[in-house]
Amino acid sequence: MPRERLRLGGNARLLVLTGAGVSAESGIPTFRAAGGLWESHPIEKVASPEGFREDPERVWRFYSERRRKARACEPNPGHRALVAAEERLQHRFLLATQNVDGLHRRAGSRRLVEIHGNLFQSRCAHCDRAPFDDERTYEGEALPLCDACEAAGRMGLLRPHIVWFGELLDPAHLQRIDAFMQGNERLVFLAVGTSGSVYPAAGFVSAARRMGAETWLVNAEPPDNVGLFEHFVEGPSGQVLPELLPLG
Ligand code: BV8
Repeated sequence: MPRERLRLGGNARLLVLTGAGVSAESGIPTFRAAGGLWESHPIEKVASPEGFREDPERVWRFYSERRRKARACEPNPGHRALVAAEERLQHRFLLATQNVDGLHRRAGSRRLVEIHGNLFQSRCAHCDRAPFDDERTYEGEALPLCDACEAAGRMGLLRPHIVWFGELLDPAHLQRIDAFMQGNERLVFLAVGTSGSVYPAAGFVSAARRMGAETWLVNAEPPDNVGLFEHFVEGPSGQVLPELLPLG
C-alpha cells in the first residue's frame, strides 16, 4: 500500500530530528532496545563527566569500541533519503541529530546540527583548545593526553567531544534550531528513530507544536511520547523515509 508522502510545497520548511533508530539498519546498536548499548554499559558510568572522572579508561574503552563500530558501518537508505530532501529543500531544510556516529555527515548531509557531538572528535578535558578530528581508538595503551597542556607543563586528559548526561548542549546549536522554527511559512517537524526519552531533544516536538507545526514520527514501534505526534508511521526508517520524503 503506497504510504502517505510529506506535503512540502510552497514555502513549507522541514525540521528533522533523528535518533539512534535511523542508524539501526546500518548495524549500529540503539541505546534502549534489547541488547542496546546502555545494557552492557551503565549509562552514568560511561556517558557522564562523573564517570569520566572516576574511570577515564573505561570511558575511553566504550568510545573506542563505538568509533571502531561506527567506522565499519555505512549510511543506509534512510540517511540518503534525508540528503535528497535537503538537496531539494535547501534553506527550507534542517536536520538535528542526537546521533554521534557521523553517518549523516558521511551520507552527505550538510544542513546538520549534531546536538550531542560527534564520536570522531576529541577535545581536552582541561584546557579550552578547540575540538579536533580524532579517529584513534584508545584501549590498553596509556590514556590520550593533550599536547597543548603538556607543552604548558601540565597534564590534560583528552575526552570525546560528546555531550554527556548532565552536560549542557551547545547554545549555538539550540539557537540555530530555534531560529529555524520561527518564521511564518508552514513548518513540518519529523522525528525519526528516537524513543523521545532524552531532553532537551525530546522537547523539540512540543516546541514545534507551539509554533503550529505539523508533526510526524517515523519509528519501529510507538514510543512513550507517540501521542505528541499528529502522524505516526510505524516501520524501519530505511524503508519508510525514501517513500515518505520528497525526491531529490
Ligand atoms: C542537559 C551522547 C542541562 C552520549 C547522549 C538528572 C541529572 C542531569 C540531567 C538530567 C537529569 N534528569 C534528566 C536530565 C536531563 C538529561 C536527560 O534527558 N536524561 C534522561 C535519561 C531522562 N539530559 C541531559 O543531561 C542533557 N543535558 O539536560 O543539561 C542539565 C544539566 C544538569 C542537570 C539538569 C539539566 C544531555 C543529554 C545528552 C546525553 N547524551 N548521547 C553517547 O551517545 O555516547 S543521549 C543518548 O540517548 C544518545 O545521544 C541518544 O540520542 C539519546 C536518546 O536515545 P535515542 O536516540 O532516542 O535512542 P533509543 O535507543 O532510546 O531509541 C531508538 C528508537 O529507535 C527506539 O524507539 C526504537 O524503537 C527505534 N528504532 C529502532 N530501529 C529502528 C527504529 N526506528 C526506525 N527504524 C529503525 N530501523
